[in-house]
Amino acid sequence: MIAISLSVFLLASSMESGEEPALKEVFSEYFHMGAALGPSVLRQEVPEATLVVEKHFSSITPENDMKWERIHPQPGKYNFSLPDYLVNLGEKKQMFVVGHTLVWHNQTPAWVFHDEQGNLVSRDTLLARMREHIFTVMTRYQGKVHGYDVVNEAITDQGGLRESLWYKIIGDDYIEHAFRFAHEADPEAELYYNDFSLASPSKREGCIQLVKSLQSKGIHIDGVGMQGHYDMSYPDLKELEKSIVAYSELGVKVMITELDISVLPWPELAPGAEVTSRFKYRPELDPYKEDFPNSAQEELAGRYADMFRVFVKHADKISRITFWGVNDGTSWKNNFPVRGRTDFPLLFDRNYLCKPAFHAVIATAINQAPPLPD
Ligand code: 9MR
Repeated sequence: MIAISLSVFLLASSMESGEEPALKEVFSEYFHMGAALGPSVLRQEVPEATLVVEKHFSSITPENDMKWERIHPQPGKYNFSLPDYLVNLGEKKQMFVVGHTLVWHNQTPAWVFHDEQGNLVSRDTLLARMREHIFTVMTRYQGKVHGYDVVNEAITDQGGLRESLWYKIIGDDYIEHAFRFAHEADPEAELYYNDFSLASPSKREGCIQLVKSLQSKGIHIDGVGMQGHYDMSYPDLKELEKSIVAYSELGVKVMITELDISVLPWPELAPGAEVTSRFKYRPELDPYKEDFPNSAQEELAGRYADMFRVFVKHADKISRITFWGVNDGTSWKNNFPVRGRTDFPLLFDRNYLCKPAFHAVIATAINQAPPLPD
């Protein structure tokens, strides 16, 4: 009730002033509203982006700049400059800052897994490198980065463990080591497992097994991050809901960590966000290059509203919704899984103005959108 009346009040007062309400305020009783920031936004080089971020978001994640290849490109060499911008902004605006990501198979330099002769290192060497990396990053940002995607994308679409170099060299306990090191390095930080396609039944099962196995060994895990790289038909909302409920029943927080809804056709049948899959550009895969018609805007707004009705319904389980980017023009979706397309996956357009999808999302917070279909 409090949330609804606060939202109505905020909406009424922002309408009076002719300004749009702030996402983070309208949803403040429900969950954090977050965004992933790229380098120019972190350096505050784009005033429109800074205005949107500071007004609308209560949580920030670096889109790329805390990934191993950026923050720790060579042995003993760390680049802290952009992550420092992130935590400074977080401190200034009292935001919930998320570190993304400590252990992943992508965007990790080859030297991490190899010795000087180019051979794979031993399990002990890789564990020592993992520990040193986690401790260096987390110790520096203790109290400033509040939650980490400790392990990213370790599960296959079938629900098993991905045979990454982490897995091959260390073994299937690499995930528990990553979580143990992270908890030792900063006992106050929230620790998450983060992955895509977590609304799909087979992957949901794999994720449940992983979390249960960590918990059975007494390993600290606070949450599951469901990367929301969605489109106009995926995921099925019932499956999305089932996953939110299933992860929450494990006693962990649920987050929608990388939300964007692509309006473009997927080129093949392969779902998900595995960044190595790419397809050749064809004009028919880029239907809105010249014009994004109102009808398509409205469909996107409807899809966002449907999804947010699920999120609001389960607000007691969800602690944060993070959009993967600030505006359409800078979204990674313009280049994935086909380079050079024009996509419209976020709430702010290429001029950083609110889209119909923005207003549709706001309406779900004040229960003004029609109810979910059965
Ligand atoms: O948005 C990121 C994009 O700029 C990078 O080129 C890409 C490279 O791996 O990573 C993107 O972010 C990914 C995120 O870190 C993990 N989940 C999938 C995201 C989209 O690929």
